Amino acid sequence: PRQSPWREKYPKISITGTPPVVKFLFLNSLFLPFPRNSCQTGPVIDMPVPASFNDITQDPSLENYIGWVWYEKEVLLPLRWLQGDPAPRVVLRFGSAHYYSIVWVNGVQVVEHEGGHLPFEADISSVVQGSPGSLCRITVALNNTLTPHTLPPGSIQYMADKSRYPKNYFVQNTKFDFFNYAGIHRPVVLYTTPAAYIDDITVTTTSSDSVAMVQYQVSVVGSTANSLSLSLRDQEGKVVATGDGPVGELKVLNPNLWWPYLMHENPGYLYSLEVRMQAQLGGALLEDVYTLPVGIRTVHVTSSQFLINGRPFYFHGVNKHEDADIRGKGLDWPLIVKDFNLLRWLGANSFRTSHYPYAEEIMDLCDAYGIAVIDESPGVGIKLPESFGNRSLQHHLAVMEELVRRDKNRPSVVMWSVANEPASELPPAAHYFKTVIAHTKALDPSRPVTFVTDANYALDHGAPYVDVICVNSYFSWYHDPGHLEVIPLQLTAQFENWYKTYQKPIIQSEYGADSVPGLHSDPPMMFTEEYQQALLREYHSVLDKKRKEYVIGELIWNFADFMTNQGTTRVLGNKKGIFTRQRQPKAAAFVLRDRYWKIANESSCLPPAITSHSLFLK
Ligand code: BDP
Repeated sequence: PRQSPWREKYPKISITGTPPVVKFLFLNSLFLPFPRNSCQTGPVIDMPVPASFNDITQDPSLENYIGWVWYEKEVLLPLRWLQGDPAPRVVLRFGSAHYYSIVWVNGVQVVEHEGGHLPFEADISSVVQGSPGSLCRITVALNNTLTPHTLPPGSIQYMADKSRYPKNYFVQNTKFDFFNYAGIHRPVVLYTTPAAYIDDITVTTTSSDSVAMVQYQVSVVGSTANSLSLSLRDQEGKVVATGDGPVGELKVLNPNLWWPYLMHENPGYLYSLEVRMQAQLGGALLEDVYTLPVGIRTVHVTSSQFLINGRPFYFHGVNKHEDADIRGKGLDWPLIVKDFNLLRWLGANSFRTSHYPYAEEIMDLCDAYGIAVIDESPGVGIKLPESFGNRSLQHHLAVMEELVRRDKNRPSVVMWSVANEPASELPPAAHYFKTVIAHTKALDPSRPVTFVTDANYALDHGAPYVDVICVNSYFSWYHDPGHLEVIPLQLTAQFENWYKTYQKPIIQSEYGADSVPGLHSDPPMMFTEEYQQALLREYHSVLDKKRKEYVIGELIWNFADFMTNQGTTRVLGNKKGIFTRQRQPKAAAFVLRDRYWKIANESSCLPPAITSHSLFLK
């Protein structure tokens, strides 16, 4: 159905719907021009949303474009969104846009936001209520420039040598290994709330065998005279606990706990918490209802274990990227569902959101399927000394606030990762990580916090502050390339050095090798499928010894091949995927699949001899 001023798609109108394009105004300028009529701005092309803009056209300058781009779209809002006393609140929400966004509605600036990978929104009621029945113009200016103070950081390098570069030539340098895709990457929606509304809910859970407690806190905006009632329903729709007021505790007898995939025959159990608010506003009675999925589970870290619901949990999982042909980092439902099917085929129980927060749609499926997540911030490639200064630190703290606010109620999120492979051997890293980690713990005392290191154990200034040591290593790949025989010695030493220094559990948070599908050699040589398999097997033999002690997980680098900047070590991107970018398995996928199912079958929580992923499809 098409929308009109008299018809709405309840509760949300997706701007992503038909037609799936916005006008994209290309401006080759680092200065922000004043918004103006599209015919004055130069070439205009159709651009799908959500998608990265880089791979959509045949134009190489757009693929590598750095600077401002403009999006624009006109929509009609249903009349009843704009009338009433008080009229509803109309909100424009972006799932994410990379990197710096300024948004106007009908030429009025409504929000500015720094950072990709996280949502932002604006209350546009006062702008749209004045013109019922007329088109509402949404304009977005987006700049993908990365500086030493953005997350991830980067730097613009001007090439001054006129004999080698054209005038004003510059490049965007980054210290991370994935393509810096840009655009409106996640859905844009318009939605309404009553004028007084439920603004936030925080839920934490504790449990013993037969009783669970669900602690809640609800904040309401727009009214001080309001009442709140809560009811918690199980999956059959039965109310199992009720409560009222903005703060309280619900008691659940004989709870169905939220368990990770392969740790229980019914993983990902979600209750549903209905929060109902009533408020008096100017003589009117307003009601707002919000329903939050709630998983009851606990997470604890000891000196050698990671416990979920009191039972040892071993992360057998992957690192991923949001990355695909054509759409770049744009949200793509078929790809998302395919990836979850592959994860379950593989017997993977977890992933890390390397190296930035993933779409909420992905996180919803993790909650529902029981995939445990190490939720990583976009703090990747923090290498420059100036990126450890106060300006960068303040931005990192703000990003952690946005991330925790977005994902704090997700049972799948079992740990926060504040960064990947920073220059943590630099002395300022001590204050930096102490502060970011303490802030994250203050925001969410219920989860452990880590960052992922590739620094030497004796030099790392951030490791004293983490709950779990996450270490990346590429023995016989970047170090001693071609020498698989060094892995047992070097990997064993890696684990023993870290454990001796910190007595904290360790996750092998990355390891892997590139392989070009279809390249073969025996004996194995680098870049063949056999070498990737052999490297994995060498790692696994050490992991099998150490997981009996204090190693609590292994995450392959990477789930699938992904695009990177061009360079002499990258052949159309990074090829360390066990699946190709098109999600076909390489030989290594079968090695990992055998291993993960074997590990899963060792767990006493499982029915015996599970061999097929289809048993777990819900
Ligand atoms: C690791 C990085 C990851 C890279 C990987 C690689 O954390 O982002 O893609 O190396 O080089 O150090 O494949």
